[in-house]
Amino acid sequence: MEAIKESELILNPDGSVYHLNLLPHQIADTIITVGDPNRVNRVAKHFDNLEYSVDKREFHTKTGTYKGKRFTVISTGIGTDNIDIVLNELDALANINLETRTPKSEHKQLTFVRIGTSGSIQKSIPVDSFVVSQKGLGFDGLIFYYESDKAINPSFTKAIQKHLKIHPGKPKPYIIDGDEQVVKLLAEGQGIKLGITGSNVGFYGPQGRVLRAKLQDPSFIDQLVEFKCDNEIITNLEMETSAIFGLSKILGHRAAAINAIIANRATGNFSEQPKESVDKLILYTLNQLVKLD
Ligand code: R1P
Repeated sequence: MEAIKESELILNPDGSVYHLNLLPHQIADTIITVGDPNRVNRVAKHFDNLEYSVDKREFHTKTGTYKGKRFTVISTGIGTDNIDIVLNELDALANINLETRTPKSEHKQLTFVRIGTSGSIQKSIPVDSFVVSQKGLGFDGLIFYYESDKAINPSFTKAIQKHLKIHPGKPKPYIIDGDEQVVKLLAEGQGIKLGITGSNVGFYGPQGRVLRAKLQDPSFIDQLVEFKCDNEIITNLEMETSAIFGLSKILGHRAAAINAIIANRATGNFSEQPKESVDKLILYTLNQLVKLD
């Protein structure tokens, strides 16, 4: 098999992957992703022991065990563009022999769980509640750079493309399923909501926020609120889940996402205790994930 060229699979002098600075033995099979680099410590502080720690750019990584289960927690920074780097490099660590630069013959499945913050678009989902993403709805277009036809949920993608009247210059929206088993496990807790999580390429205009710049599609959020398919609704908006779900499907990994709702776009409220909500979410998620095979 032909080796992947140095310009395509870039390795640092110590053999670690270019952006994440990690070697294969330094990652666990269960990987928690968070947007904010400061959140990595807030997850890892619960670990029984810390095995490995490295920071490069916005990608801060810690590997250790929690209640005996091995976890890696890594920050992705903000946005689906960073997810492209994080998922491809983590997959390379698991599924490419970095010495021969050839894919391994046996596939290793990783499990990605995003612990994030997000804004609810539904009145009925208040601040400080937790939402598990049954599906990711992407406006980012990232997965269309890959052979992604099989990754997409065809009926939901068709339904959202038919429903939304947005300017034709924007990438087509797509919907991807989260991993059923992990989604179910994360949704077990009392009061936890399930829904479709939308991810877009920006925080303001792309999520329908107006400060001074006017929007091209002012009814975008209203259209999202009204969408319903097989009794599933769009619950919340953030900036990473669609790409995590999409690339996980394409690369053969499991993915789920759970977000603390810190803003409610329908009522205009913002949480008075966002830090407490996220800390509660972290502990809840860790305690659920230790039950995973
Ligand atoms: C925007 O403030 C950031 O917060 C949300 C969005 O997805 C975006 O990354 O998630 P994190 O708190 O995980 O970063």
